Formats: sequence, structure tokens, C-alpha cells
Amino acid sequence: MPRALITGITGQDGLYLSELLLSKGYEVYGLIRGQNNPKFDLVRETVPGVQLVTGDLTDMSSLIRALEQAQPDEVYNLGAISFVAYSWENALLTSEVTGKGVLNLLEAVRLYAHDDLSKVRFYQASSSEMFGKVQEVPQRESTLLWPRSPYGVAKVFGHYMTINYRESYGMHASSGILFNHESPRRGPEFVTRKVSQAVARISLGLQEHITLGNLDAKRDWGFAGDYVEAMWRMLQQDDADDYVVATGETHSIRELLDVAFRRVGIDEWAHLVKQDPRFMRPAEVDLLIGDPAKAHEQLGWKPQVGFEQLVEMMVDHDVAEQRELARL
Ligand code: NDP
Ligand code: GDR
Repeated sequence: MPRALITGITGQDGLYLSELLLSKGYEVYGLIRGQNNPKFDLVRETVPGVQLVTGDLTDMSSLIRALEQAQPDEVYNLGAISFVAYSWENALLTSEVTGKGVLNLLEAVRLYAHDDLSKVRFYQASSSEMFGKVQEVPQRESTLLWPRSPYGVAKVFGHYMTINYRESYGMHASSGILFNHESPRRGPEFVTRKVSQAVARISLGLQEHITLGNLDAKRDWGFAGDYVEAMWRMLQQDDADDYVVATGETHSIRELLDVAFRRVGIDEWAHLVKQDPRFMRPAEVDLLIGDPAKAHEQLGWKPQVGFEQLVEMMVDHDVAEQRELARL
């Protein structure tokens, strides 16, 4: 039975990846931080087969202990401070967790594996935020990186450290440059979920409007359940490599609002949306659209869920959830 250790187990991707690996017969270990993590029960209820080990990406000794406990064949580093807007307010902490945390884990794997690095395969959750200021459209593996946030800069550090461990030590270390991926499990601070929750509440008469920042930014949005499959496929290759994982389509926040409001029967939404500079970013990433050709060709990976289907899935989920919460 193969064994995997996943950091970021309480997050959106951690839950989907655990489900995938458990369905494939893996023994799955999840790194959970904090003495009393409020998401402990969420993980227990959603993926009861996962065994939890405590640790923190900023504490290398806890990572070595987790590796010794899990004895993994595959390590998936999904843990990070992942909210871009927050990373300006907490730039040093973001660089410690999202950046240096990757090095802590790579080094912990190297120490744990001693002289047999071939026994562990490593996945790093790199991000389209690394492309930042648009240098090429669409963005591919070779596109120049120009991050525009402390989060993006930290991800670039983790990305190149992963490549460096591959090149220096021959570690099977792959990096997935994933574009935005969403689901009903997405954190409520991200724009898709903020919109799906607000649209659901507006349609039920529980909220009057939604307040957003920049409506013109464009993102290549896919479904998280599809994207974790690409992570797993990367670690099944003979050689480690870097892959863009994206749909190849881009949509603005306005288009997101169109689809979400239309789903609840509202065609004209301008009076329901306010803008506030509070939600604008010091430096914006204007246009993300990925070229997933390499992942198609080498991993045989293709997204199954399109943009409209994704937004409708999230709105439907949130209408049911908000109705239940309000006991309507
Ligand atoms: P989430 O924000 O949902 O989850 C982040 C996870 O990281 C949580 O489990 C969180 O745990 C954990 N974490 C935070 N700080 C630490 C720490 N100090 N030590 C250990 N774990 C920590 O992110 P997603 O699931 O959406 O994303 C997974 C990964 O993929 C992240 O690295 C993200 O940056 C990256 N990514 C995501 C994309 C997306 O569109 N979703 C696109 C590209 C990359 P806790 O519950 O304790 O806070
Ligand atoms: P992003 O996702 O920054 O791309 O990072 P987010 O959903 O936060 O923002 C997407 C775009 O929407 C604009 N926007 C708003 N965003 C939020 N959160 N709240 C608002 O009110 C709002 N109004 C407009 C933003 O300015 C931005 O242009 C996500 C994270 O999952 C990262 O961890 C991951 O690496 C990248 O996707 C790929």
C-alpha cells in the first residue's frame, strides 16, 4: 500500500487530494498545525481515513518527526498562507510559511531519506501568481516570472528551491504551476466563494448587496477536484518536472457575477454590487490564462468541469447551505 504525507490537509486541496489518494488505496497522513486546530473535526468528518500528525512548516523538527511517523513514498506540500491580499499585511510571515516552509520540508525530506532520496517523491504547490505582471499570453512553464505580491514572491522561492533540490540532489521533486481552482470547499475570503455565498444570500433575502474590489481582473478558473488529479499524475512520472495546470480559458470578475446571479434568476446585478478600495490590491495581477499543453501531452490530464458548471455548482451548494443555516 503506497503511503502519502500531505501538508495543508485542512485546506480545499488537502481534502480533495486525500479523497483521491484514499480511493486509490493509499495510506494517507495529513500534517495539521496547532494544538487545537478548529478544522480538526472537518478533516475527521470529511476524510475519516486520514491519519493526522501535528506539525508546522516553520518548524523543521516537527516536519522530520511527521516524516518518520508517516514513512511516506510521496509528499505533497500544499500548506501555505495562500490568501494573496493578506500577504501584504503579513509579508514576513508569508515568506516564512509559503516560502521558507518549502525549504524546511525539502531539507526535512533529505535528512529523513538519508542517502536514499529515491524513496520519496515530492510535490510543490506552485502558483500562477508567480507570473504576476503579464509577460506572455497564455502563460506556460517557460514564461518569465514577475510576481506582484509577497505571496507570489514567496511562491517563486519555493518553486526554484524545488527545482534546485531536483538538480542538486536528484530528488524526484515536481512543481505544479496551478492556476486558480475553486469548489464549494473554497475559503470564503476568495472571490469565487465570496460571490457564490453572497449571491445565495441575496437570492434568499438574507443580504442586500456584495462589496468587491477590482471587477476587471481576469482569471483562469478550474475545479479543484480536477486539479488534484494532475498533482498525483506528476508524481507517477518516471522523471520529475514542472507543469502548468489550467483550463486555457479566462474570465473576468464581471463574468463570474453574470453567471452566478443568472443561476438564481437575476439578470441585472449592477445595483447589487458595490466597490470598495479596501478590496483593491496594492499591485494587481490583471490577466491570467494558462497553456496546459504539456500537462495534456505528458500527463494525459484534462479538466472535466468548465467555468459555468463550476460557478453553478458553487452557487447551488451555497443556496442549499444558506437555506439550511437560516432554517428557511
Ligand atoms: P487553503 O488556503 O485552503 O489551505 C492552506 C493550508 O495550509 C491549510 O490547511 C492551512 O492550515 C495550511 N497552513 C497554513 N499555514 C501553515 C503552516 N505554518 N504550517 C503548516 N500548514 C499551514 O489553500 P488551497 O487548498 O486552496 O491551496 C493549496 C496550496 O496550493 C497552497 O499552497 C496554495 O498556495 C497553492 N495554490 C492554490 C491555488 C488555488 O487556486 N487554490 C492555485 C495555486 C496554488 P490551517 O487550517 O491550520 O490554517
Ligand atoms: P487570487 O484569488 O488572488 O487569484 O489567488 P482571489 O480569489 O483572492 O482573487 C481573484 C481576483 O479577484 C479580485 N477581487 C477580489 N478578490 C477577493 N478575494 N475579494 C474581493 O472582494 C475581490 N474583488 C475583486 C482580486 O483583486 C483578484 O484579481 C488565488 C489563491 O488561491 C492563491 O493561493 C493561488 O496561488 C492563486 O489563486 C492562483
